[in-house]
Amino acid sequence: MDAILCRASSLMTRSKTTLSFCLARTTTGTPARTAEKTTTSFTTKYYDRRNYSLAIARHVPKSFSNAITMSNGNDGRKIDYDQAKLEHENYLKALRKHIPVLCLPALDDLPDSVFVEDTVVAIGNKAVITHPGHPSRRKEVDSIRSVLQDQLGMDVTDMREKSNSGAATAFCDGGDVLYTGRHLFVGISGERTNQEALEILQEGLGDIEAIPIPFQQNANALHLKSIVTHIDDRTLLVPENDMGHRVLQTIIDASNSGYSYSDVVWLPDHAALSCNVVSINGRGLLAQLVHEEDTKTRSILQEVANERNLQIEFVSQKEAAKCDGALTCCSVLLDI
Ligand code: CIR
Repeated sequence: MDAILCRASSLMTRSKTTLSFCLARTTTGTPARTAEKTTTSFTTKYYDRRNYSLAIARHVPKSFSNAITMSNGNDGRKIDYDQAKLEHENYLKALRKHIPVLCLPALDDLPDSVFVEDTVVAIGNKAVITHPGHPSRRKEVDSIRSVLQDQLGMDVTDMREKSNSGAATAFCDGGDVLYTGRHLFVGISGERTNQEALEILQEGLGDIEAIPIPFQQNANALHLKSIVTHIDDRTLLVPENDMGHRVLQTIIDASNSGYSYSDVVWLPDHAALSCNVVSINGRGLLAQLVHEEDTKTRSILQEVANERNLQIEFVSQKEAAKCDGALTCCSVLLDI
């Protein structure tokens, strides 16, 4: 872990500017990269191929109650800024148990700017700065570009500068991009991410093939990662509903059966939001429950974590859910 911290901090000291954000030391020990499955007789190993060294996050903006929303999650209730801040602090605290977090200052004029995941897609030292699908979110990317390029010295491609027509017609939200460590899936809803963006991601991220996953956006599925995320490089978390089955089948077909039904952990339809988890280095799992008393979903997730020696923590993001946010959207994990 010290080596990771050294790497992150040496990258930062390359910077001309001092990063005076909230970079905190992680509090747990050496990463357990693999865990033997103990509950059955076969010898499957769960493996998390990514080795993240730094998470980027951003403080909640004062304008958060004006964030875009299309889901039923708000039930007409306004976002409570103080509560959102509290939940975000708890989220950061949970992340910091596993990885240093660089929490950038709030952008108070940009209501959705806490959702940093949408602004960049990064693998290793390469990063593609996105051109977010919703026009109101487009100014969020500038400061991310400067942190990644100028302060962390990453190899940055800016989607806005790469569109075929020269008119920035490619658009993408990072929430549509799922990299499991083996496959890079790009959800193409045509609403937040389009095919042209996939081609720029392909060019900017290098050798790994970007695989399109067309899906129909709806009020409960803003992004691909609103439907499916990964726990390790083999296991996907999917809701037991039509959308979940459709997207899973597309993933199976598009990856030439790189995944199968036996690699899936299904969560009940009512707990679809809980399919969005943050899995960190084969060691930590951040999850959330829609209802605290949903013991069924809790025990499925707990068992998944136990089988893999993952330390699971349930963190509530109820305020973010009112504007279609979940857990992955509030951080960008970097393996630099
Ligand atoms: C939006 O509509 O863009 C925001 N209100 C929510 C973005 C959530 N982002 C994510 O899940 N990656």
